[in-house]
Amino acid sequence: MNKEQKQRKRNFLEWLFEEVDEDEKDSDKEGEYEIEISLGQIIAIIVITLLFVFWIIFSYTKNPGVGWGKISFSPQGYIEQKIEKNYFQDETCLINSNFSDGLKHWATSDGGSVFPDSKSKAILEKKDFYSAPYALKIKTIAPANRYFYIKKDKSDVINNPYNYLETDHWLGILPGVKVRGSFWYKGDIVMLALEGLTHDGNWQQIKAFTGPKTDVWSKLEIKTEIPEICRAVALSITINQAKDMPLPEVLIDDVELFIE
Ligand SMILES: [Ca+2]
Repeated sequence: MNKEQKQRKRNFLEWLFEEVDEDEKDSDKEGEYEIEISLGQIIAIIVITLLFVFWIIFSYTKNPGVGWGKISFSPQGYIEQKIEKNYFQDETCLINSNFSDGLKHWATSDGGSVFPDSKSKAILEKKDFYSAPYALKIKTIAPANRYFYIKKDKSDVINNPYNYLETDHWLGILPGVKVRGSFWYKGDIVMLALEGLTHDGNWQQIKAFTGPKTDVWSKLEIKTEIPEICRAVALSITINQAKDMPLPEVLIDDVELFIE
């Protein structure tokens, strides 16, 4: 290698190292970049996160057991969590079964999502009762009309009384036990029914009995054994209009549901 060649090689190496230095400087510059987030962006992220959390909570509380709830709850899991094992262990009788505390613990499915066209009036009758001071008077407006005992300490409307997701009226019960349901009534034809909720969330009618029209206080009663498949029961009172008859009206009092 002559002197000229050596100089050319030196020049090339100097150029090469200069290029490498420039690249390193550039990469160093890139490493110094910082992600800048403005206050507005931080607030927007917080708001979006809160909205997302509220949406999850709202969608779950509005319709628990489906959607997001379905991820963690099967019908059976939901029922096990929401309905007590045996309502009749703690409660020996239905609360406010004689209507002395008004309409608390009583609900109707009239106007709910399953029976939107049903309409009736529930009135406390002070002059004609089986036990003082009140009876429940049901005046039908658009029959059929259905009333249910609920655990909640208020009167309410049940959207879908056959759905396991609505648990206020489903009373946990042990299979195989013998139960007796009854009430006193006066007026038009009325039906007393014991509805059953199965372990997998389906509905079935365990037993029903219809009482005839009566002008004196009469007792309507059903006795039955709870099928093995049933996990909970609900007591329902139904009033329907007989063909070519005026709108029915019934007085109800002293509703009972007992384990025998
Ligand atoms: Ca009463």
